[in-house]
Amino acid sequence: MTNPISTQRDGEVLVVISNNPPVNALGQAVRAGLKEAIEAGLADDSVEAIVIRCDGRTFFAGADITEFGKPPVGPSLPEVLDAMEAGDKPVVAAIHGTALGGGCEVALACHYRVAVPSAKMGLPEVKLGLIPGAGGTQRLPRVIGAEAALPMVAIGNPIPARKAQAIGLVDEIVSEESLAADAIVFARSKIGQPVPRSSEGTANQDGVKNPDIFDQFRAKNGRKMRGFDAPNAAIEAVKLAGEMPFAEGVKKEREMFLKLVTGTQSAAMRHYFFAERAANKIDDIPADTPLIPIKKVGVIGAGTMGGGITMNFLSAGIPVTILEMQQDALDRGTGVMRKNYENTAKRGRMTMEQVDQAMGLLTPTLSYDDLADCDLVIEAVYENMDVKKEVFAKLDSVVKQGAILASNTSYLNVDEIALATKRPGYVLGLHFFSPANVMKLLEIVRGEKTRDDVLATCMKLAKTIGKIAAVSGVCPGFIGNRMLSPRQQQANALIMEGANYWDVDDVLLDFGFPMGPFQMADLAGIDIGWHRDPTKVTTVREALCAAGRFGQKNGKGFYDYDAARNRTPSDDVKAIIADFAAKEGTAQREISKDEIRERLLYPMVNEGAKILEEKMAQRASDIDVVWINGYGWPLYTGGPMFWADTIGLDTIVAGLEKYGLPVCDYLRGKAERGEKFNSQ
Ligand code: T1G
Repeated sequence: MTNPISTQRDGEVLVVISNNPPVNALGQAVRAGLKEAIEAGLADDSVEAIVIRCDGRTFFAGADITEFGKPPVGPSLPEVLDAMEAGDKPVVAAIHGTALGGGCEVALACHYRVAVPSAKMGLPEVKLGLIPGAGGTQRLPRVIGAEAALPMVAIGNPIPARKAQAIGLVDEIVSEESLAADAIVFARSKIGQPVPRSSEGTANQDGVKNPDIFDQFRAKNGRKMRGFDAPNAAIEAVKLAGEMPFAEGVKKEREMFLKLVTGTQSAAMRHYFFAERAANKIDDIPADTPLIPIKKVGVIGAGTMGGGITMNFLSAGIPVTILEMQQDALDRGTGVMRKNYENTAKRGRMTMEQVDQAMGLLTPTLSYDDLADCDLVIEAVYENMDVKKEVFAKLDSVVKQGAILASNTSYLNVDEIALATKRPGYVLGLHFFSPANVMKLLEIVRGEKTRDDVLATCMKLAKTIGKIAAVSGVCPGFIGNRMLSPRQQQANALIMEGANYWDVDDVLLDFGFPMGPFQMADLAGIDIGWHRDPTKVTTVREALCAAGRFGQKNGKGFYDYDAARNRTPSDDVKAIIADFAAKEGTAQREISKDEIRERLLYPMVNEGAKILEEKMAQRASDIDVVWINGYGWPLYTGGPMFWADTIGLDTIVAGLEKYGLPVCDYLRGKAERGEKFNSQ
């Protein structure tokens, strides 16, 4: 492999350049090349200053994540960085793109940092279940203070260059067009001056003077950190930066890093990092398939889903014509969209100009004719096959040839819908999740006749509107809802057999889900779809409705709610369920939380295996992407299929058999062969 590191001279300034596409990851060859070039520069008397920069789209974007989990190969990044910082010749980091993780640590070990305005810097290791392992938790607080360092290290979001300059992390903002030249000028201007070393900084004393900042940060961010190991380690590491000398602090940091990098959470989160990117790829479609330009979108239905879907395109600068049947529904829908944007502006996450800009791209209409020149039309109408077919037949007759017609259906057969048109090749499903302008997941449902360019266009469009998409085949519930179904069935069976319904919720909460099924039922409303006849009781929900228990909306559902909507389990509900079970002839018994967890989650894995067996998903990791982004499966377990791999498919099979639950051939075969869903 050619050395990704090269050098150039500009008089007394040595320029060290990395060219390691796609993101200048700090793989072994880069580290070795950096070490060699820097040592040579430090030893060469004719070199009086050094600039480090990268070719391509970005400054180093971190360690090479593919190296984790394998035996480490030297030189280690810390040894490269410590040698560089210890030198007396000014070393300047020339930053563009995203200096992340190890890249930010390289910049921190340099004596100076210059950046273009569009550059970003960050320590996102925590998003991989790690903490920085090359001095970042010890240098950063010494440069910008512990309080400013905490969110960068424990939440992991990058900051823009100008903010970095404002807090002292960047010394100078230079022109986008002349970073290389400006960095050399900057380096030359520092020759002969004592070099500032981040490791000798004292900004970290803010955490010593005000030690409350650490617990305050924990309290403020508790919810988003719940269940994750790395954020607490990150907070601890930043705290240590104020309590011990740098040399000791980096030793502790390294210990904490090594513990995390060998743990299951980081393996799961690194799996997810690549899974999310793999989901973009459609295995049997050439990557260079020509795409259909999408300049104008049509949405049918201005309700919750139609409005949410519309906002995704407006926010991405794509004009939308939205159709409703009645003017008041149209006005209501457009009003809700404006309100949503205005609320976002109130939270400071967009300006009112941007609100007007987005809404300015919206054309409400009552006439199908106004959809004629759309490149893509998405219907979000009532979930009924006859209604959908009628809509698609109408669209087929009105919308220009070559336009894509998509259904937002959450489980109906997209092939059947396509048959209502003369262009089945241009029909597919785009299943958004409510609220559609917030939820990241998009299931792209590939019909039997869906053309390659149509599918590739929608996959690219997903990224344009900020969605994380996975391709599903046509089957009831596609990927996500299809796997939710066995979990719901088991949840209902468990409470009929005597499990406490609050135990069912708590098992899923403790596992890391945001909410359990009975809490969800109370939130959504138990009386949705109820026939209003209290004498007709054929399900637990109808029994609760008959007892006037409709959910949070009237203060009592499965749980009793106080004014702050805190939930308390109800003995009345426990009795209602027991009575209903007795009437149904279902014997009740005590059921452990272990049994509850296994009966809720193992059948989901079996359903995922069936989805793979039927080729309804391209790969197991796509199923993980769907469940993490659409249903709150805890990221630190990697998703249902990765999680199953970590506990062992043989354990899953044994558990299913223990409860007399089905085991599909695909799962059984893999378990018997000692295989995993996600080939590690
Ligand atoms: N290692 C290996 N491959 C990487 C990579 C990395 N760090 N970052 C990106 N890739 C691959 C990615 O899989 C994809 O591959 C291609 O590059 C383009 O990425 C020592 C221990 C930089 C913001 O967490 O956030 O440093 O699919 O599609 O949307 O203490 O990539 O083309 O085959 O995401 O323009 C810390 C992770 C590591 C940054 C660019 N660093 N990367 O986004 O492109 S741990 C990170 C990103 C560490 C130190 C610790 C993004 C990006 P393929 P992409 P993008």
